[in-house]
Amino acid sequence: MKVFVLGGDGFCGWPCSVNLAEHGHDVLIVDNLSRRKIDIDLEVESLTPIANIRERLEAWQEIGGNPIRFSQMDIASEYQRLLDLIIEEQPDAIVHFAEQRAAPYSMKSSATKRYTVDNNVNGTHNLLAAIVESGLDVHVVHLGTMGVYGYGSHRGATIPEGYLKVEVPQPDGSRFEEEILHPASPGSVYHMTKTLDQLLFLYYNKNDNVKITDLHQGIVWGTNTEATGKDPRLTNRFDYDGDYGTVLNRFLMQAAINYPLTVHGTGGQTRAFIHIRDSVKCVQLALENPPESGERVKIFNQMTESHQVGELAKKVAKLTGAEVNYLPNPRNEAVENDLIVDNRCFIELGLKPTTLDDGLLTEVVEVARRWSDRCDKKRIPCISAWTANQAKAIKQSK
Ligand code: NAD
Ligand code: USQ
Repeated sequence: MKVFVLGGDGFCGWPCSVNLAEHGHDVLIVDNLSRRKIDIDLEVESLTPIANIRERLEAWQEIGGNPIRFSQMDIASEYQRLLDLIIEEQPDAIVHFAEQRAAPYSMKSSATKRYTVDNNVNGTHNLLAAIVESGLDVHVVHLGTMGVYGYGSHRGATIPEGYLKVEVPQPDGSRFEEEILHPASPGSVYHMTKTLDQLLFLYYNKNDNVKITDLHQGIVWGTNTEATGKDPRLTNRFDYDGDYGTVLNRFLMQAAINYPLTVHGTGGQTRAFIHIRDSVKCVQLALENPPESGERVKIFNQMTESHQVGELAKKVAKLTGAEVNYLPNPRNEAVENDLIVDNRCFIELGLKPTTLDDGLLTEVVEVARRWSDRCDKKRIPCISAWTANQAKAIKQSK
């Protein structure tokens, strides 16, 4: 298959590109390198030292990997270049990772809110419009989020893979059954853009028959896959800062440097998780199992385990001897929630999940401890607040 990977220089996109090349696909990465520029603005670096994109691609070829090509392009603002590339290359599939993906960054200021909406919504829409204008039959695999469902109380109900069966009452008292998109309840401006993406997919699939798979992914943890571990220049990024670091990787890094684990509130928030190795495998499975022509948008829940944040902190503390610190929550989110998720689609396609018990210690020792001297402790606290009152509470707690 010829596959474009939009956002292929990022945390999920890089190991995914390498994995697809390793499985014989012809991969072209499209990325505007905005993630690296945001690191410069935030004055922070990946905990792991990462090579620039050219070095990454050369290293991959040097060790005998199937060549990966690269085009530096902003898919949100360079519509004509994107369209020309699609027409010229005629890809079979396009994997779309190219969005601003941090919830705290999206809540930092009105400038970052607007940037996140402009970048994510325009990027997704440009991609869909370009596919239609090209007249080609291209399968889009998009990385969405479990957060589109929201983290309120689902009253013990299982979250289905995208669609919910509802009974619609009729004027004559009868009822008919219909499947609708599960109601959206985003918890940040970033998560809101993912719910808007869902409507764009629904529309372009209905109107133009665009083949789309939307992967509602949980929080990704871990760093490398087998392939990115083959050469230091292929090393994947590891974000630990208060904006881009995700909770489990942050806890692992904090434990490695004896920094008390930063639990927000009581730690009663339950979230879905997946290891980077499984994330990469899921994208491959989704590409190899495209929807039929005329089929509605396929939605998979791309997660393997659910855990309460506080329980995760205790698990990491037990493993490493770290302390746990309960902090004022900068986010406007439920203090506690349940989360039961249907993830049968990937399990039925053959995914064999990497569990926390398999991988936690390796990650602490091989990555977090190994690179701990690169950590800038000043960048650990989460200071992006959801509301003015929360910003005040954080300032007062210092
Ligand atoms: P990332 O920020 O590391 O990577 C995103 C990449 O896209 C970056 O290399 C960036 O430069 C590029 N990009 C952004 N806007 C672009 C644009 N307009 N044009 C071209 N390139 C652009 O993020 P990630 O963690 O790899 O996440 C990738 C995708 O997966 C995101 O859409 C995110 O919402 C989704 N996701 C991530 C996680 C997670 O835990 N990391 C969990 C669920 C879903
Ligand atoms: N949290 C802490 N302490 C921390 C950091 C976070 O308690 O130091 C808590 C947060 O308050 C939140 C939970 O941990 O309740 C998850 O936060 P996170 O930053 O790990 O994850 P989130 O903001 O939800 O975003 C991440 C990715 C995003 C992806 C999403 C999947 O950055 O791209 O879409 O995970 S999901 O959460 O399933 O929506």
